[in-house]
Amino acid sequence: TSISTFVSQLPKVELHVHIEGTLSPSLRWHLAQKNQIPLPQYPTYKSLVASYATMYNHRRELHGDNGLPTFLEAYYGGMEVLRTEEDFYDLAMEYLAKAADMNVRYADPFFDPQAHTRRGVALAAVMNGLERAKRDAKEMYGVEVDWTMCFLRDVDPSSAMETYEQALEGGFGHVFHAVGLDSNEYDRPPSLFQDIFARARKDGYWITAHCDVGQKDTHEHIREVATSCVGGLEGADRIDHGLNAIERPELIQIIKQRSLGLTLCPHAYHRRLPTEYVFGNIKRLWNEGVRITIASDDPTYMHQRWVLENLELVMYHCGFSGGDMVRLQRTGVDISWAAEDVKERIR
Ligand code: ES4
Ligand code: ZN
Repeated sequence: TSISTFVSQLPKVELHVHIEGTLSPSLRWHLAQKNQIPLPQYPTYKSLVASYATMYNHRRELHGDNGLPTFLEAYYGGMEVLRTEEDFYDLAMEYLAKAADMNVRYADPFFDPQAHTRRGVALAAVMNGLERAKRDAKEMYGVEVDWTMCFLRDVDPSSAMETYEQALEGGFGHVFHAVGLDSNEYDRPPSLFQDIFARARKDGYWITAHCDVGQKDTHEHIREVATSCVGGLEGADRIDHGLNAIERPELIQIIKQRSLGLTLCPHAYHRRLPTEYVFGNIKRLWNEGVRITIASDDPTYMHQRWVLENLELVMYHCGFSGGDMVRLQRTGVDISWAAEDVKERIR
């Protein structure tokens, strides 16, 4: 069988996808009309769709200004059409239907509550929409899903704490099972957020944080997440990205000792880094026995590379066998935060 047939038939998990990064141009267009939000840059649906072919400026702080929007500008701009509980429900259900089509059995996507509340959207609209989607996706599509509340690291940590407490006080503590950290990493070490991580740990949530390859100080950020994110105690449960940990034996030692899982998003790196570097490092991590899983990050802002296409890239460029791919998915189940009975069922 071909790589794409094999990969599409493989039962899968997806552990690193931002739900706002799955907003399709068609749903965005529909919601803009429904909510009467003008898209002045895109007079026609066709021009909106065409804008997704853009190669974004990666990080202006690091690479200077090439005249293009940055990825994060496109991502935050896109989500402005999301206003009501129904919108968040529709966003989530569109992704989860697609996930089911791709044979994804379990997903724990991220959502960015502050990116919505700072635009005047009620936290309850976000939480209620996601809660309903979690319930309905299981029933309608057979996909198990739980949510990870991500905090924006380029925003004051007190805002993260306020958002988190507001969610708990609103009775939404059961809507998510983990907290994470995303947005622009530049000069924003995870240790700035140790209070909120300590609080979430005490409250029984899983913990993860982004440490993307090619950012400033990534190795130091990985070290913090692996060792001292929660007030110098035990570190996080997973690391999102962390591809370049392989360059530092001392980091690999900690990651292996603590059995931390890495959620890798090959296309997110491949669009800006050499093939040999990206897949060479993935293969080295795998051969080293580090627990990794392959995911998509922000598929609609990354040239429609969903988890399927990311797995195809890995199978091809790492030269993995069918057996390797099955083991890769089992590793994904192991490092997922699915309940034990769910893990048993999908393993
Ligand atoms: C993100 Cl690719 C990326 N980097 C940082 N923050 C993010 N949030 C969603 N996608
Ligand atoms: Zn991400």
